[in-house]
Amino acid sequence: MVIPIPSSASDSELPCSYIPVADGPHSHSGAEPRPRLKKGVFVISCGLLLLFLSLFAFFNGQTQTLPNVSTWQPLSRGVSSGVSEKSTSLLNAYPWNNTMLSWQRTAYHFQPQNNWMNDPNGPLYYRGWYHFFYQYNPKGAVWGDVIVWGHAVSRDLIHWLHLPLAMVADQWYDKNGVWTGSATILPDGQVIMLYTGSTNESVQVQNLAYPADPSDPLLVDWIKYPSNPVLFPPPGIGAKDFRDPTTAWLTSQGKWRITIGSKLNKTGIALVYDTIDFKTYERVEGLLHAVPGTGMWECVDFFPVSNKSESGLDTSINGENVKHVVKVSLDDDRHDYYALGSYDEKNVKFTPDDSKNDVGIGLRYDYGIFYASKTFYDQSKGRRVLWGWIGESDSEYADVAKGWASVQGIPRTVTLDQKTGSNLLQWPVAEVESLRLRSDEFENLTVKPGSAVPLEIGTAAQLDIVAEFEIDKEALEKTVESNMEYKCSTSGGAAERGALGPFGLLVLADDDLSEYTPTYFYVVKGSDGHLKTFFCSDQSRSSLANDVGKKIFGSFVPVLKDEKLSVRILVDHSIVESFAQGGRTCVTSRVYPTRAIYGAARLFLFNNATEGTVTASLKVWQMNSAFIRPYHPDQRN
Ligand code: DQQ
Repeated sequence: MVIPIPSSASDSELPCSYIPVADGPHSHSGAEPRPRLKKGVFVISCGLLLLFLSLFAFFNGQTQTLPNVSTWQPLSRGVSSGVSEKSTSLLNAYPWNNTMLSWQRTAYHFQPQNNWMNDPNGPLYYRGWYHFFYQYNPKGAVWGDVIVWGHAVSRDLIHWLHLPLAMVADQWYDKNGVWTGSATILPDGQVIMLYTGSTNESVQVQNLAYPADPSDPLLVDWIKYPSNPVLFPPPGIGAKDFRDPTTAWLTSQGKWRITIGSKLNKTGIALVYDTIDFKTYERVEGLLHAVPGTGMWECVDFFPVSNKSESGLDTSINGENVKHVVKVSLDDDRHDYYALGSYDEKNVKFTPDDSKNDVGIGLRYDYGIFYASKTFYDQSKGRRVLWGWIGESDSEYADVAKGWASVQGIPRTVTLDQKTGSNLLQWPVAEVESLRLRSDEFENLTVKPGSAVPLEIGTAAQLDIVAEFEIDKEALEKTVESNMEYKCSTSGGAAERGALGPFGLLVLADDDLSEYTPTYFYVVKGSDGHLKTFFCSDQSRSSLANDVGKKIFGSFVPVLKDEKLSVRILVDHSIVESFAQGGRTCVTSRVYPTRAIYGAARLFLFNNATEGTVTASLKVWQMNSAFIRPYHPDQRN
């Protein structure tokens, strides 16, 4: 069944296995007997590998005592404290074992050593170091207890040193949590941190903090301004609806301006404040932006992008050749939305270029799991970098069992798409390429309708994949026009066959395809004869376990004349980050296979279209693990 593909394959029509991609989600329950793999030798070697790894984990003291699955109950977390839901309520707990759970930990994405993490906070570059702060529960793998600021530093955004907690909940004004905030670097190099505190009475206030020793490039110690809070919820705004101050930008009058997310009934709003010294603030009349029906705006981000160049812009830049981006994290659906538009400084107003694509109703940074994101301007490389929190979609039971929850996406550079002018491009920072090890290259593989082709690349749990696809011209011409409405999330996933899709890659698949995660294109010929392309990721058959998320994610992706379909996929154990057409549409999935793990994780090309043959060329790198470990003083340089 498995036909090896020589890595030098070129221009040839390859023999391929005909493995129809099965219908709908798994019906298996955790207790069902597993069908046997036919490849005896492969099974034995995987078994030995798993045994070895479990023994290794055991003797390293990493084995956890799993909570009692029959008495475990999911709890709602976050909402009662005035933030969005932080837990996933999935029942039918699967009998996870330590070998499976250990595999889920990522190798090159940022994670604390243990426990719960959520939003990225105050990212900045300072004296040769990237600083990353994050929402962290030092006491457990769930959102709750008291959230504080974790802190790590890196020379390259990839290898990290964990530092002591930057700020803990030790004041009345942040007793219930040191919540999300942003950094501003003043022209003289001073670092200002503004963050939301949830007070002893759960009122959301804004607080000021600054480095205790600005000469310390690691910024280990932080001082909270003695006269905090600097801002209380203004009249008419709910005590639990006032949070997440942005990085400040300079007005033409030399004042610093920030925006803070809130809501008025069901209208999401961005309040505006001006300050000279970050200690006293003046509320600016009106709102930077408001969109009815979008609910509470969390983690607002506001920044300029150039419509002339691919360089990033400092947050204070305005004027010609500049567009502005407003990003909000919608508390109601937990997705990050953005809009491109113009910023009228005098009237303190953001106007979207396209009101149909306004914030919260149009474009998203990512159509999978990606929330509470924040950008910063990296002055060392002249780029804007985006961080996003990638939560779990397994059960809280499993999170507690593995002792950690959440990862951060690989930081992405953000630019305006100069070709379309109507969307951003997001791309993994170039530094991630330093982790690339050996690669396999496949050129012009022909993938016939209804086939899956295994790619002989060895283990497929840590990969960087770059692929291009072309549908054969005859099929494109022959396909009849239709007025079918396609939507990744509701159109049946990779199992639903159309004339020109789905086709793409099956990542984290096992040999006999009992588990796999398709990342794919689906092309539809509209009634006007134009092709419309969708980019999706289908988790419905990603795991035999039933207590994990099985959604199908994705959206439309613009494909311009003469462009091939292209995708980049970063696979890192339980996270799959995918970028289509240079980052026009991005989808991040969390997947929790039970079999397609360790040496059994494989990669396939697939084409489940009924008419179009697809030609695929790709390069696949094995990825090294990043060094992410506690800081020791001798590692300063
Ligand atoms: N997370 C923080 C809040 C923010 C929310 C609390 C978004 O400041 O609104 O952990 O996930």
